[in-house]
Amino acid sequence: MSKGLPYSMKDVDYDNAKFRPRSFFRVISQTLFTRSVKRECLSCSTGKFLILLLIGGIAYLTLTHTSPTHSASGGLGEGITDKKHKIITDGANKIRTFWRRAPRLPPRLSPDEEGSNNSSTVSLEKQNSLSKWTSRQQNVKNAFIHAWSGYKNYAMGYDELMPLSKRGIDGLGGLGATVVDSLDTAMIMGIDEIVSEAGSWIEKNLAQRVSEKGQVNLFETTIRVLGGLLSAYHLSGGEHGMDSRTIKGPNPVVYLDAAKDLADRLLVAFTSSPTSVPFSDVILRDRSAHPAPDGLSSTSEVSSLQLEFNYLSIISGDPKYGLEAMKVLEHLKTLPKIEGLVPIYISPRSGEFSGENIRLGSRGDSYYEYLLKVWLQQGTNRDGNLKYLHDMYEEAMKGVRNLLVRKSIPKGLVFVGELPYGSKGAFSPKMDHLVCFLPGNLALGATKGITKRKAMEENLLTFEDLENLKLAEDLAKTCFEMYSVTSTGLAPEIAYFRIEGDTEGGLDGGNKSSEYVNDIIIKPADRHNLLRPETVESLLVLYRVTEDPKYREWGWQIFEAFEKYTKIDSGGYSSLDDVTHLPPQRRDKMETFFLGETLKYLYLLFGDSSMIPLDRFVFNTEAHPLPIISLVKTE
Ligand code: DMJ
Repeated sequence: MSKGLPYSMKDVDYDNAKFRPRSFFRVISQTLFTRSVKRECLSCSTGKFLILLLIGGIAYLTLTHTSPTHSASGGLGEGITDKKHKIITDGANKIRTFWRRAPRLPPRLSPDEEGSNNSSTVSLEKQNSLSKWTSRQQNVKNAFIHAWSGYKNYAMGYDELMPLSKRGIDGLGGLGATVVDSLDTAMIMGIDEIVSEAGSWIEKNLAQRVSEKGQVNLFETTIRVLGGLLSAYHLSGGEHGMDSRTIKGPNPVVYLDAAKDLADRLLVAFTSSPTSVPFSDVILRDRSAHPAPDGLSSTSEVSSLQLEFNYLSIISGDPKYGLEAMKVLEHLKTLPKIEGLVPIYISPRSGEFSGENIRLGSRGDSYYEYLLKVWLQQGTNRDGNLKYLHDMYEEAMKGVRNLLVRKSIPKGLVFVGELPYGSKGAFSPKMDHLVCFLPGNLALGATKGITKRKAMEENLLTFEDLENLKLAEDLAKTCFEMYSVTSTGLAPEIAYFRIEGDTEGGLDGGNKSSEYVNDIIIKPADRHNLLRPETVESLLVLYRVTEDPKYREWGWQIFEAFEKYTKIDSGGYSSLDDVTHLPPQRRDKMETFFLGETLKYLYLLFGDSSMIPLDRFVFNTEAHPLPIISLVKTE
């Protein structure tokens, strides 16, 4: 028997209205009173409608004459002792079951989750499971060592490794991005040797690189290099002074100094713009900045800098970093939106959004991520003057549910599509793999990093949180199926979902045994895989929040596919050209985020949840954990 729920029956409609099995009475009443269902009913003839109305009336009368037997904890009709009464209510229940499916209750703890864990069998099972996950976690650590060794042997100091050509390439401006992106992962995994190698490279080379290099992208440099340095500073004990180093490598102040020097140069992107919207590119050695060739910045790029600059202000004691970066969000607050959703381009010259293209994939994604995370970063000050960020986040998630979420046919995968021509244009059932950050973000936003169990016990979840959590679970499944549906078990960069009226063909070379092979369409140009992290990132958050082991199992399947198809014997891992083709053609590039994000999230997914707890850290969009600000001084 489940514990009493902290929710009353009035909360039963938590689910996304689009997909909820709706009661007959509700359909009728919505038909009469809501705009959206009016559209559905346009296709009904008046005769059919009147018949339905009549039947609905009978069903409704039957229902309202049934005793209120349902309780939050039991099934329908439970708890009736009077026999005669039981016959009547059983009959009524049958009619009711016929006419409407039972409303879905808010998530409640299953007997398993409640833990009947005192038998020795259970503890043996727990031990076996623990050792299974410990060994899987070790496999991820070995993968990280393999990735690093390829990079170290052939590309040390370059931004990225080309694992097939066995050389390095500077695709991100030449700041040794893989070194900095990898460092905190090595710290978290406790690989002292790599921490020392990466740490000494930074100590010896980074300052010079920063002062001599030319053009870098503000966003990429902030999230990968600045974020990596800041996280390394925190994880190596930086806030506790020079003598309390907990980790190998140079004195943490080395990371802080490098971060300040870099951020001082990046700041010019903000200060030289005529509006609060920064230019996209910076020339490091000149301390100058300029807009992209088309004059526009990506919305996600200008709005995903604040976690890093805020934290730098805290640890450096200089408010200028946070102040500049936060001006962007304050400005974005004032711009017109569509149900909280925003176009993917913005002009630093005018400060206005450009175009109407709305999506949560490339150029849009981390705008929504940072609305939540910059607010979470405030810790105990969340009710202070940054509360507007949470309001913007909630409004945007409502907008996502209303305008972008649909179900595929025939099997009903819930996905997030796009509005390339704004809310008045056609819906596109296209979903970038990048959107797969969203399930994790929604779950994080719902419980603020604690478990669902705890949040429910403490009565912390709002109606909105429950809707977001449900959507998070549905989307995580879809993201996982984007992997399972291909013959390599790895997701394509972009998937399309079949919807009503679609005539496109299915997936050539797909995994025919996948239940979803007809729901997911993968176009030839979208079949590459860049070793991206978003799905495993969401699996980590969902596992931590729901404690459901299926998320770990899904993560393990994905990891095994990476091992099988992307590992290069001589060192490193490679992106793929086509995940639907066996054997897949390799792309000769190991992105920095494979070490910075993908392997870090997998490692944390298979490990103990107390490591980098989600209610004490926020991960920047490149998976660099930064402490919640109100905890910084007291830790
Ligand atoms: C990373 O650089 C970041 O996660 C960014 O927000 C989106 N793209 C890549 C990983 O896919």
